[in-house]
Amino acid sequence: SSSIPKADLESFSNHLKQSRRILALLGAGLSASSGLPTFRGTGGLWRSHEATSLATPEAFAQDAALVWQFYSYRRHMALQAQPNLAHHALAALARRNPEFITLSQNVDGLSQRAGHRASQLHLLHGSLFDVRCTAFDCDFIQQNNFTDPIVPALAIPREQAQLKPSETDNTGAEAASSLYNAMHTANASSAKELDISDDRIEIPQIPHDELPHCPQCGDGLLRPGVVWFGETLPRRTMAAVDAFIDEPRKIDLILVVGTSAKVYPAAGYVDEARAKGAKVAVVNMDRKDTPGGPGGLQEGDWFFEGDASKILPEILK
Ligand code: BJW
Repeated sequence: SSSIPKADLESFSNHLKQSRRILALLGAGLSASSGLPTFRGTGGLWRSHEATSLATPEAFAQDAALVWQFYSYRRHMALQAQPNLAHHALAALARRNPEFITLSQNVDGLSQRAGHRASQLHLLHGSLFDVRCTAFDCDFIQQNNFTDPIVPALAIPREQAQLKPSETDNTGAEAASSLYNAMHTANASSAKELDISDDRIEIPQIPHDELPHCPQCGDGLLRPGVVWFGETLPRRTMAAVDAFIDEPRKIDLILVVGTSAKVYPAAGYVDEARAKGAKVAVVNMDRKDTPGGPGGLQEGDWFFEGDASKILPEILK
C-alpha cells in the first residue's frame, strides 16, 4: 500500500537499526494532516497575507488585539486537533531510544499529547499554551494554560469553531482556512474571496482592557509564549540542544519532517548534525523544500516525498 520506493525503505531501515544518536527537526507539515495549517506553501492559512507578519514583536506592539485574535484562534484549533500517526511514531521512537531527541518548531502541543517524553522534546519556538507578562519589571510566566478562550473577549462563535472534516474534498487545512475567514467575515457572503488584509473585513474591535492581563502584577498585557522573528530562542532549550550536538560521539541520523527549513537557527541544526556525521532523511510533500535547496541532499541521504502522517509510521516501524 506504500508509495515509498522499496530500496529507500530498506536502506533507511538498515541505517535506523544501526543508529543510536538521532535527532528529529519538526515543522508545521507534521501537523498538517491533523488539520492545522502550515505557514508557507499550499494550504497555508495565512498564505495570502503572511502569518509570519503577525508572528513579530512589531505586530504585537502595533495591534495586540489582532495578534491575540490570531493566537486565540490557533490555540482553539490546536486544542480541537488530534495528534496523528506521525506524532505517535516519533513519541514511540523516543520511548524506545533514550538517545533520540526531537527539536520541534511547532507550538501546537500535539507531540506532547501523543505522549512524547518531555525530557526528549525541545520546543524551539515555545508553545501556544504558555503565556507571559510583557511588563518589563514582571516575570510572570504560566505554562499549560489551556483555557479556551483565554479571555471571554477572544471567544469564537461556537457554530464556526468546529474542525469540520471536509464537506467536499477539502483538506483539513483548507477547511481551517475558510473557517478562519468565516470567523472574520460575519457580514460577508463569500468568505473565501476575502482575506484579512481586505478592508471590507471588519476585525472585531477588542478594548485593550479585555485582552489577557497579568494576574501577578495586575497591570501588564500577557503575550503568547512563542518565539517571534527577531527574538532569541529559549536559552535553556538551545543549551540542551547544543549539549547533545557537541557531545564527542557522532550523530547517526537527523530526520527533517514537514519543515520548509528556512527559519534560523532551527534550520541550521541540519548542517550541524551533518557535521557530526549524521545522514539526513527528509520527509516532505514538496521536493523543493529540501534543506539547503535542490542540491541540498548528499549521497546516502533520503528524501521521502509525501504526507508525514503516512510516511513516518512506515519508516519508523
Ligand atoms: C508537509 C505536509 C505533510 C505540508 N507532510 N510535509 C540566518 C539567516 C537569515 C535570517 C536569519 C538567520 N538567523 C536568524 C535570522 C532571522 C530569522 C529568520 O530565520 N529569518 C528567515 C525567515 C530568513 N530568525 C529569527 O528571527 C529567530 N530568532 C533569532 O535568530 O534570534 C537571534 C537574533 C535576534 C535578532 C537578530 C538576529 C538574530 C526566531 C525565529 C522564530 C520563528 N517563529 C515562527 C512563529 C512561531 C510562533 C507561531 O507559531 O506563531 O515559527 S515563524 C514560523 O516559521 C514558525 C515556524 O515554527 C517556523 C518554521 O516554519 P515551518 O514549520 O517550516 O512551516 P512552513 O509552513 O514554512 O513549512 C511547512 C512544510 O511542511 C513545507 O515544506 C511543506 O511542503 C511541508 N508539508 N504538509 C509533510 N502533510
